[in-house]
Amino acid sequence: MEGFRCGYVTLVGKPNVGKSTLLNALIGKKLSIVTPKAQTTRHRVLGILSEPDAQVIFLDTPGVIAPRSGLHQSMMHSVAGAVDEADLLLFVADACADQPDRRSLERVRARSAILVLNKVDRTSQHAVLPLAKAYLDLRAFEAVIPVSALRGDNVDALLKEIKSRLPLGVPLYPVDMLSEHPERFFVSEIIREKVFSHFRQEVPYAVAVNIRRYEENPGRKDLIQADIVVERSSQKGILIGAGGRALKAVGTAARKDIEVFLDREVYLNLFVQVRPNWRNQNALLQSYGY
Ligand SMILES: Nc1nc2c(ncn2[C@@H]2O[C@H](COP(=O)(O)OP(=O)(O)OP(=O)(O)O)[C@@H](O)[C@H]2O)c(=O)[nH]1
Ligand SMILES: [Mg+2]
Repeated sequence: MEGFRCGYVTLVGKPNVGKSTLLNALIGKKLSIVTPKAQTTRHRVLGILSEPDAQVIFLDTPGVIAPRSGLHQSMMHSVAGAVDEADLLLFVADACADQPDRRSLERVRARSAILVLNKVDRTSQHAVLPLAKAYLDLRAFEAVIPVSALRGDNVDALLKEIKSRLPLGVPLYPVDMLSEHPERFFVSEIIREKVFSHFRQEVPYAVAVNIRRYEENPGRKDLIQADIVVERSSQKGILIGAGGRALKAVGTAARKDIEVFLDREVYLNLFVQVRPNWRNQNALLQSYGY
């Protein structure tokens, strides 16, 4: 255990810059959902990487936005909590952006941070220099590392930088533990990911997923029943689709990913519920885990 390092590392930045993709690349397993749409992540998602020389506890967070609903407030609250917990921040930004993301920087002021310029596959390492310089004019970073989370480019180099900056200490979690969230959390997130990828515009943002029943059946398939909650009956119509086809497609895609994640077969039943304005109702937000 001599020289062993352990600490919390929080990924923070604007929506859609690739924080969740990077968390998954660092951990080597898809723990946090990823979609092409902004504001995909709504919780702080914990992922644990245990290696012979270090244990890194990563916290993925929702993209930093100006809150316009109770849901947004809860999302920004989880960003603040995860920033407070961190020994080190990964400030993730889009390498192709033309200027620094000042709003997110505001959130992470006096903390030790590595600047990660993601999506370098879309540009060149050379082309990111002006952006890196603009960031360094605003504040100090421990290091600046261009990566492609999607392709895995430079993720090892980033991990090396991270480990070298963690405090010395013993592992805080058992080494075979990947996360601390219950399985039902990942199941509901996978369903939400499929809603995000199957529907356009406002429907994904009006959706919460609530696991109604989760029955483990040794020797048989598990039974999972989930409510997809929307705000209006028009959204319910869109989700169900003609002849129930849209909901069926979501269910099939979700079930396949859930089975891969859990490494066992499940029955998945989805229901659609209308809860007007749930995004601004504290009791409902809480019951959906926000
Ligand atoms: N080209 C490219 N695309 C990437 C890379 N990393 C992530 N993406 C894509 O960017 C989009 C957003 O990725 P996410 O990982 O969901 O981004 P996020 O920062 O977690 O977004 P929020 O949860 O909304 O804050 C997805 O379509 C990803 O496939 C990368 O290195 N290169
Ligand atoms: Mg995310």
